[in-house]
Amino acid sequence: MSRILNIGAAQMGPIAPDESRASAVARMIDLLRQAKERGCHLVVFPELALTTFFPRYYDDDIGGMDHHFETEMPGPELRPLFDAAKAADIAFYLGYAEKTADGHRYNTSILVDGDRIVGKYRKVHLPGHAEYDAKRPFQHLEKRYFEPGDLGFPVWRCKGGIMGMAICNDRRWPETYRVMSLKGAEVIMLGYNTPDVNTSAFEPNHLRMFHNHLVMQASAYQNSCFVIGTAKAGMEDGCMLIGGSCIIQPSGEIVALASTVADELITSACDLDLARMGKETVFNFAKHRRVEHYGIIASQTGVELPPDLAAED
Ligand code: CDT
Repeated sequence: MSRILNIGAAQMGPIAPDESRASAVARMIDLLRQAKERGCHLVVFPELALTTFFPRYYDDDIGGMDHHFETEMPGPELRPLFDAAKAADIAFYLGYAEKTADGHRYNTSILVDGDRIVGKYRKVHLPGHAEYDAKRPFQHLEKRYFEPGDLGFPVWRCKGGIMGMAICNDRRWPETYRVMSLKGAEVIMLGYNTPDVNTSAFEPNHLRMFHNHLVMQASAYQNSCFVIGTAKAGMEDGCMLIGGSCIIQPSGEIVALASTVADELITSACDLDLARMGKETVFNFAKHRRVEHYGIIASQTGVELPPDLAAED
């Protein structure tokens, strides 16, 4: 059986604060139509793909942002997206803000195939801050509006491969990929919304794209898997979001790259067996990992410096 999966990264241009779910969904259905024409089996949409990136706005009342959250999936406005994907036989990753029946809020993604929500992931590494920060030109209040994900980093079998999900800031953390690749992940999908400026400290703007690709390419190589990174991009309510959506193969090379900051589908025929080579040689975990030396990675959060013996003299 062929293990070639045609994968699409469906980058989306900006979503205005007053843009309706129906409009965002119509744009996504058009991207799915293009994906069908190009023979895609799997399409990855961005993080928080249904609304503007609302963590840039402060509200005293956390519930004041609830109109950006979904309380059922699919709700009536999302139904046409699910129907279109099923008709096209395309599985998809969708990022959205989730509010649960018992009142928890998460930055969530799901993997959908046909009638089934195959998997759900809730963002673990929430960036930004929880309170208004007057020093920033705009806010990044993910720590205010979301709780850290409580589902870990699961993987699922889908379309003949083993797949995992991550969301935006997760891509900067090696643990994200390593946990999933220890479960055999061959494809790691992630959506992102990344402003083109670092609002917490000065950094030249070009580094935003460099770091975007650096972490995903290094992680694809070190875990011998495909990484599909899909941006929401362009000028969104005065805030520029980088694009750079890409499909990365297990060698770490980018094999498809978006060239706009608008709605744009990029695709690649991904031979999942390419992931095997690294997993069986340089990154054969069972053979080469030395877990007896890795303990503090999972038991210690921050840095603990060695004693300064000179200072004690
Ligand atoms: N959405 C998201 O996670 N964005 C972050 C911005 C980092 S700066 C607070 C990112 O890692 O791209």
